[in-house]
Amino acid sequence: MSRTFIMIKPDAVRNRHAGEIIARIEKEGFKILGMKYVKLAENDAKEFYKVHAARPFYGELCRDMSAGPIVVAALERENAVLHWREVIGATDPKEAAPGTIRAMYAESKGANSVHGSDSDENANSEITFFFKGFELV
Ligand code: IDP
Ligand code: MG
Repeated sequence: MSRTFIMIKPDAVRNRHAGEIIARIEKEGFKILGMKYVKLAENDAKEFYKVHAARPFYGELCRDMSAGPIVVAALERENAVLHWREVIGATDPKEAAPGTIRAMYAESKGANSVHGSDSDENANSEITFFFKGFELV
């Protein structure tokens, strides 16, 4: 078993897709270790995405990610990181495979509905960013 960290981004919450995305999490066999509904300040988003600080879309990304409420969750499953990346699809919804969450719900490459960790190491640090030990059941 391994863990991943996911976010339902402001565009998906605003467009009322959070329920369907949580249903998909269950359908894909993930155990929900922790889940909460929060709104980031722009500085929180800057801290979370600091690995992207040099990229041209960093400012827009941090503004978008703090523009409205999000759902954050720590999930467990066999091969959790890779499996969730398959479920969400490519970063750009135009390149995302049919049936993936981004193909179904994303508005654009920036407002792409969901986040998923890209490695076990980053999953653990992203989970730690949002959850205290006692918030993981
Ligand atoms: P990922 O979310 O598929 O792992 P990353 O390359 O890690 O993609 O980028 C993080 C987030 O930054 C993306 O999910 C998306 O919201 C945003 N982003 C990435 N590339 C672009 C871009 O070219 N234009 C606008 N936003 C982008
Ligand atoms: Mg990424």
